Amino acid sequence: MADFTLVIGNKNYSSWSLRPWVWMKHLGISFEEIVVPLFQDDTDEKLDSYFSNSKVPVLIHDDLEIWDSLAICEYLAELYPQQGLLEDIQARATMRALCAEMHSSFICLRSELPMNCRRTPSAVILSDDCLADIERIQNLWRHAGNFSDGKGGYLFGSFSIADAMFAPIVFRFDRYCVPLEDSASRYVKLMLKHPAMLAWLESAKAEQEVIESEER
Ligand SMILES: N[C@@H](CCC(=O)N[C@@H](CS)C(=O)NCC(=O)O)C(=O)O
Repeated sequence: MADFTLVIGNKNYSSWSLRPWVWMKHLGISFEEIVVPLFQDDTDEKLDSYFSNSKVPVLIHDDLEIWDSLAICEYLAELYPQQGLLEDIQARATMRALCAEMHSSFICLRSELPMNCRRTPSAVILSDDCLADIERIQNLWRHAGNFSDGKGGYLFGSFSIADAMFAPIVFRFDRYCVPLEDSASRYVKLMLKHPAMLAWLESAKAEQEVIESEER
């Protein structure tokens, strides 16, 4: 298998783009990367040729176009089952439930703490709704530990799609100095050392665009 192209937004801000990017790097898949800076005058025009309704990420593999972060991660996990999927069926189902909840929830946290990878770490005042999102995420992370294969410090032990899906939360917790319970704090530190996260951060820092609405 070859010939993958991943269309993404600004690395500093595009949380949805980070997920499949980290997953592909983790799986060791080589791919061409097209970065389309978001919220510029020409963004829609640049994304027009894709079937994604002007959104990123988009994975292109031969004639196939996939325009959803979770669907991209699942597709690649099916192509590379040796590395991509948790062996245990219960762990796998629980992992999918975590991913789906991440995909569809935490609206307060997303709007109050926009992903801004190069932000100088500092705390902000958090609303009760945002604190509830943070509590729920830690609860999910703890629950995942019950299904861990014991092979690493990631959510399910081995690195899985769940870690890719929660990668933007890791940057948010770190950059907004969110107080966390010990196990969550250890997990954030581990994720921040992952080579794919380090590489993403380095590129994010090199970007020039500033999206004012995402700066807090
Ligand atoms: N469901 C999509 C969400 C994609 C999405 O909302 N992407 C944001 C980037 S972080 C985007 O393209 N925003 C540009 C816009 O809304 O115009 C996925 O999971 O990939």
